[in-house]
Amino acid sequence: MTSKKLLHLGLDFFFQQQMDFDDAETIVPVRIMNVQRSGLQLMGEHIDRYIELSGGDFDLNLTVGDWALFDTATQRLCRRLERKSVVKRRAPGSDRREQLIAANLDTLFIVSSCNKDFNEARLERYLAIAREAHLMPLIILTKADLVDDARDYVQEASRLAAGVKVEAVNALSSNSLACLEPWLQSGQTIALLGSSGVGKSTLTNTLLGLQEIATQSIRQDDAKGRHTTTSRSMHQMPGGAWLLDTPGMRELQLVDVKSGLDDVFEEISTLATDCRFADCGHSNEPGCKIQAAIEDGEIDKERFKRWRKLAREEAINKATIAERRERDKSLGRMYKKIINEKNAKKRI
Ligand SMILES: Nc1nc2c(ncn2[C@@H]2O[C@H](COP(=O)(O)OP(=O)(O)OP(=O)(O)O)[C@@H](O)[C@H]2O)c(=O)[nH]1
Ligand SMILES: [Mg+2]
Ligand SMILES: [Zn+2]
Repeated sequence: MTSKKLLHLGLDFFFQQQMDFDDAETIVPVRIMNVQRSGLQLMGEHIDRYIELSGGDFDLNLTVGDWALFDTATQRLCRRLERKSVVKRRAPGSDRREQLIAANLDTLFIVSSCNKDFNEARLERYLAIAREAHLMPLIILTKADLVDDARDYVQEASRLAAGVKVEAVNALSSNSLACLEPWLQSGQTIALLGSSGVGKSTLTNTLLGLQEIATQSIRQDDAKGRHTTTSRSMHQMPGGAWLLDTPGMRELQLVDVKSGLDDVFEEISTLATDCRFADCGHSNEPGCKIQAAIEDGEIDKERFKRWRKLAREEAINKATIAERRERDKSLGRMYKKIINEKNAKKRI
């Protein structure tokens, strides 16, 4: 039987059924609570500890929120459980790899503020990620206390995807955050994503009723944050939910979110399938349904441009990551061959 503690940690039926009854008694499920460069914080029934990563651990490709099996006899991780959901991006810079942000989330809190940070394109990016991973998105607009009327922001954000919920809050006031309670049920895992300085850690602290996490004021001139939070970590809320605070990301390059994008931009993506040419570029091809809809004022031109930019970015990232994976694989095969040949020579 699964203990109350494990249920609260989020070990639901999806994960329970992946555990093998033949496993030794020393093998127990643990959740990854915090990811550092060289180690992980684990939590389980009677476990709350940090382990240094070594050798085979890297192959498990663990990220925060993952469930894994841990052998208490050897004090090593042995297997990662299949994920319910995963959120990822293309790593920034020239390193064309995919980077996991979090796994096994139920809800995504997309945080932006009612100031210069508010940006439709950025919110659409996060919404596509949420839809792709089948997570419930909630857009939280912080710093509502600093503007005369936050309703304009709420209205604009609500238009970005069908049925999306939006709340404007003052992250420093617990009364103002009461609207988030229905989202914070026990056993639920929620990640906060958003630029630096929008108030993700402030929100977490206020919900916790503590000043557990460091926060820092934003720069006055451009309202940008200072990247105060540097690692991803889970915090248990008074109601039992797990809230994952993340560092603000400068670049959130999309990868593997084609259907998420189609979902967020449904009014455009469904029309695109009706264009005369299957490979229509939607610029001036004859029979382009999108251009016709823009002319008729049915589709917002700016939103169309944002969709096209994100769709192109997603396609390019997907291709470059696939290429990189292939290259890494063939390099791996080559190294293996060299090592085998060396060993064979030694034996002669
Ligand atoms: N007035 C007001 N200030 C806020 C609100 N939310 C956050 N702040 C302030 O904004 C600054 C940045 O907040 P943080 O919580 O550090 O932002 P963050 O999103 O965690 O930033 P990173 O960790 O860098 O990603 C702090 O000075 C907070 O006090 C809000 O709703 N109203
Ligand atoms: Mg922070
Ligand atoms: Zn077209």
